[in-house]
Amino acid sequence: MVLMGEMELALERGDIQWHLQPKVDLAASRPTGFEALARWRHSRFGPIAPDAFITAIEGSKLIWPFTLATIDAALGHLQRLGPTHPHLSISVNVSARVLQQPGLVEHVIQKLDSAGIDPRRLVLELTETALISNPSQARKVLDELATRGIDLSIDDFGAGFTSFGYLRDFMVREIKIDKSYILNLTERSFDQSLVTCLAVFCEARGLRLVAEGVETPECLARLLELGCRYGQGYGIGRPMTIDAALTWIVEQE
Ligand code: G
Ligand code: G
Ligand code: MN
Ligand code: NA
Repeated sequence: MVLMGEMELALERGDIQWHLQPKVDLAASRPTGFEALARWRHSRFGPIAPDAFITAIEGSKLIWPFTLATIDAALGHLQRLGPTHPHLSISVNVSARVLQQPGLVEHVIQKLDSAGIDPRRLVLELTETALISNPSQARKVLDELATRGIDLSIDDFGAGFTSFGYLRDFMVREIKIDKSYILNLTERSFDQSLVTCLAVFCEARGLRLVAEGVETPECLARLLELGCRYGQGYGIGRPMTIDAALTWIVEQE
């Protein structure tokens, strides 16, 4: 793919940026943090959506420099938020392949240390593309990260091949229900039953339950009734630049 040849340079130049989408406590109606979502501002093609390049990156050796750039961006954003909002977290998407990368834990810890950031403010979202090929090695890495205070989240839960086995075997702190179960929540009794069931499960296990794809106030209200405490979606806030995010937070207060 032609574009992949340009990715390395794009990373160096800072043409890839990470926008932030708010994640909120629906009950308290206040933000708890943001998810960092990649945006490629290409000099000739204009903005390129992540769907167009993430899969290609995930299948190539660029996934490692890309992941490091993602974490650097998240730490930079945390530093910007820090002075006024030290309690807000940033979640980054991590592909399973990266869990095989030697030195992953040391890299993340060292970056947090030198940026002077509390590990508790960084959340790793294991994306479902996170098809874990070597579970025992992945478990070791994830345990180490969790022990250091970095929260793990299972992304797109219920889509593709995600399984309850991940919840049993890894030290997970959060489940993000895939948006396909949320977008039509108010009309679909199946989806409502699923949310109810996950809410009971998360309560019993001490996990945060986050609904993705919250687009309407009706959906938000229904989630609360069903016991889902956290949400993310266009109806709450779109992915935005760090500057816009800083303004958005103030508007919520
Ligand atoms: O931001 P949405 O805007 O279109 O993102 C599309 C997909 O790309 C999502 O599945 C999201 O998890 C993934 N994605 C976005 N940014 C990143 C990133 O920095 N790293 C990885 N691995 N995936 C990302
Ligand atoms: O990491 P993940 O696969 O969950 O990526 C989140 C994706 O969902 C991104 O592409 C983001 O732009 C998208 N998204 C976030 N909120 C909404 C929403 O309310 N509705 C829809 N349709 N997509 C959303
Ligand atoms: Mn995600
Ligand atoms: Na997701």
